[in-house]
Amino acid sequence: MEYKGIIFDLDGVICFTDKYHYMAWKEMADEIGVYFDEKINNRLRGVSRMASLDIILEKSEKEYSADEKEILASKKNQIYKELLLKMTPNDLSDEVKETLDALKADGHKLAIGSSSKNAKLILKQIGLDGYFDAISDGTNITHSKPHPEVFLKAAEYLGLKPEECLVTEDAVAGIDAASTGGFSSAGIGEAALYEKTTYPLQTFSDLLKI
Ligand code: B16
Ligand code: MG
Repeated sequence: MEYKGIIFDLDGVICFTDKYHYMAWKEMADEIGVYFDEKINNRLRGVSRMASLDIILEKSEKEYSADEKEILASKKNQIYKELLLKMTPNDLSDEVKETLDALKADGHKLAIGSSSKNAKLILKQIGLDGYFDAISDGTNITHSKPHPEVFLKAAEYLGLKPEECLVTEDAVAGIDAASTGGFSSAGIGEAALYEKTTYPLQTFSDLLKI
């Protein structure tokens, strides 16, 4: 592949923490009596924690103050983190690890571009602590996807220009972010069906065919 750098989204691409986000939001929503299902959960992919909460609260009759929202979001995050602590290197598939290793061996620089503030904890849990050349995540950005900031920072940390990098994403918001930032993109899952995706992938290892 021609790209010097490859920037990976984390949740839904490298590992499947989306099920834990769902479980934690569901517990919080049930507690306050707000309807929440898998379909609404799909709208939360790649979206920051507070923006996700606002989407969930669209179904609430009560208006929540900023302080109350902080409490709800931190409650969800506490539940989510307890689930993350149960993750192990077994939660990283052989396909993903072997593909990353092959891309690395081929001389590509690899980075993470995730909206999550828990990205470093997740990488540690699945045994990828120190593996990536750069990490751009929810802790170093002020605008979440579809804003391109998280990927622009990742490219900057790699010392590369956006056009030299390929973004790998599972979320429509992430593909929009890549496209606005001037990046080519590879899409898996629902992002493979999106018209703005440069390379639709059927499976992660298809990256080796680009
Ligand atoms: P946190 P990604 C995103 O991860 C998730 O897809 C999204 O559902 C979540 O709200 C967001 O991270 C923030 O996560 O609460 O851990 O900071 O797909 O950008 O890797
Ligand atoms: Mg994702």
